[in-house]
Formats: sequence, structure tokens, C-alpha cells
Amino acid sequence: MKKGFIFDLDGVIVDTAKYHYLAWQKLAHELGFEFTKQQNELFKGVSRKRCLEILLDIGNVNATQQQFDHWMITKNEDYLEYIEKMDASEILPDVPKVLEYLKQNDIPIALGSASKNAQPILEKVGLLPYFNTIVDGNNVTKAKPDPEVFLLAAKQLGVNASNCVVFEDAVAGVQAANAAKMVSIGIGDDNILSEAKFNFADFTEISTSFIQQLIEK
Ligand code: B16
Ligand code: MG
Repeated sequence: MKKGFIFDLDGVIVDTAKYHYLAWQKLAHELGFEFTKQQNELFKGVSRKRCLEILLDIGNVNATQQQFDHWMITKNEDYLEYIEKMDASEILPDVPKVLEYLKQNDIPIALGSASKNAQPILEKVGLLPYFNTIVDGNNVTKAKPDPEVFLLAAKQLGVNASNCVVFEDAVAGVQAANAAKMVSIGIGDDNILSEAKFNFADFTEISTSFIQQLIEK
């Protein structure tokens, strides 16, 4: 059976959450309220639009459609300034080792992310050539936990959904992978990601023999 591997971006390949946080925090300050790192946890794996809705709820801010659209743009412009400076040093440990192993074994690889900035980020850190396809916030209408992003990735890889493996750091992402009937691998806190089929703190815990088992299963 042909296998496919799908990677989430933020929290799996790179830690862009810290840059999202700085950009959201700047907007919150401009609007006159605090936005904490703990509150930023709610934003992981969540679309930009939904993040802004949550942020405005936190600050008790009522926005006109025009203001909402404007803040969506300014937040992204601030975020892109951080992304601009990213390089390979920001790749999370041992991610290239796993991508390289898959490539050596001719296993197709997809990105399945909520971000609309996924492609430039992969380019910046030099990992774009590993990916056979990218499915991100520009291609889907339904956010995780809906399986749309992963089902589309499987389709574009030409692999049956049940033969796909997904690496995810967000609860909604693990739920989306499970809903797609894929093998879900939680990257991060196993108490939070308890719905995942397998759990690892990060890629340094994942051996190539484990990857080989997933390929052969
Ligand atoms: P953008 P992932 C998600 O990435 C982030 O975790 C989330 O915080 C962000 O709001 C979302 O991408 C959208 O990002 O503003 O760049 O379109 O984990 O799905 O790779
Ligand atoms: Mg993520």
C-alpha cells in the first residue's frame, strides 16, 4: 500500500507561534489591552480570522467590518516582518532527518496547515523542495477539526486517506487527522494531545525505525 506523510507547519516544522504572538500582542496593545502568552495558546492551529475574533472578545472590542478587515491586514503585515528574517536555524530539531528519510524512501510528503503563509515560510527555512504538495489556509474552507485540509492533501498526493500519517501539535489538528481516518501523531504534550494514536514530545524522540514501521504497516 502506498503511504503518504502529512505535516502541520506551526509547532511541528517551525515555531511560528512566537511570531504570531508578537504580532497579535502589538495589535492588542494598540487597542488598549493585554494579550498573554497563555491566551496565545488558544490561537494554535486556528485560522487568522478566528484568532482576530477571539482577540477582540478578549479585549471586549466591537469592530466594524472595515476595522476587522484592516486589523487582519495589519496583523499579517507585522507577522510577515518576522517571517522575513527566518532561516534554517528555526527548523525544529530532527525535522530534516525525518523528511530526508521519507524522501530517500520515495514517500510522498504534504503540508497540511491553517496558515496562508505556509509556502513562503517553507521557502525561507529551505524545506520547500521536500514537499510534493502544500495544502494550507488558501485552499480550504473548513478549519480543523474538520478533516478537509488532510483529505485534500491525501488526494493531491494520490494516496488513500487511511494510508496517510499526520504530524500535528494542536488538539483540533489531531481530531482532524482522526476524522480523516489517518494515523495521527501528536507532537508536544501527550496529556493535551491524548487523542493521538502516537505521541512524541518532538522529532528527536522519533527513530527512523519507527518511521519505517509506519511506512510498512
Ligand atoms: P496565518 P498551523 C496556524 O498554523 C497557526 O498555528 C495559527 O496560530 C495561525 O493563526 C494559523 O496558522 C493561520 O496563520 O495568519 O499565517 O494564515 O499550525 O495550522 O500550521
Ligand atoms: Mg500547528
